[in-house]
Amino acid sequence: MIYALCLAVMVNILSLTAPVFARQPRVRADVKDPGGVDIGSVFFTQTEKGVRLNISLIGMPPGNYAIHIHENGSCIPPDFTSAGAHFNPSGKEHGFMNPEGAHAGDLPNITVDEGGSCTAEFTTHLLTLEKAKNNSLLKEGKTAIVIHKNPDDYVSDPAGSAGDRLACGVIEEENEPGP
Ligand SMILES: [Cu+2]
Ligand SMILES: [Zn+2]
Repeated sequence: MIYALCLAVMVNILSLTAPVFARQPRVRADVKDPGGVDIGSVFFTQTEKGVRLNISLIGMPPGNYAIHIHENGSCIPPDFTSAGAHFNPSGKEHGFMNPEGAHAGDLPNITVDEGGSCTAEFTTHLLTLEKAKNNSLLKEGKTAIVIHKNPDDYVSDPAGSAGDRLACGVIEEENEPGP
């Protein structure tokens, strides 16, 4: 009886966690600082409400930082200018508080705690992982996630007065098949 009950619970959990989108790619960015040191990763998941980002970073100075999706899948240190401008397939201005905004790649600021860690989760309807769409993170040439020295003011065009680029990671599908 106990075995049967466990099995029933397990089947239930499996059905609850079954992916909404079949065969969705496992997509991630490994984030590196200007010295090439790995400071964490961001995972991207397609949901019914858009793309969910699960961010986990370590070894950063405490504070608030801007984080965006940029238009080129290129992170050449130390300045990461190779990532280009904010990902902006719909031709908007920068910022959630800008009446002409926002870029598809705009995201809320992240907070790094006293221990130098940051764990954050956002879901944005402005992005997709579906390759055929023009707001896809997996477009030709890929995209990158960039963390800046300052927080985003959510209004200044074109980049929220976020300052220099502190870290960068190319967003791509994992090579190995998922479990
Ligand atoms: Cu940026
Ligand atoms: Zn922007």
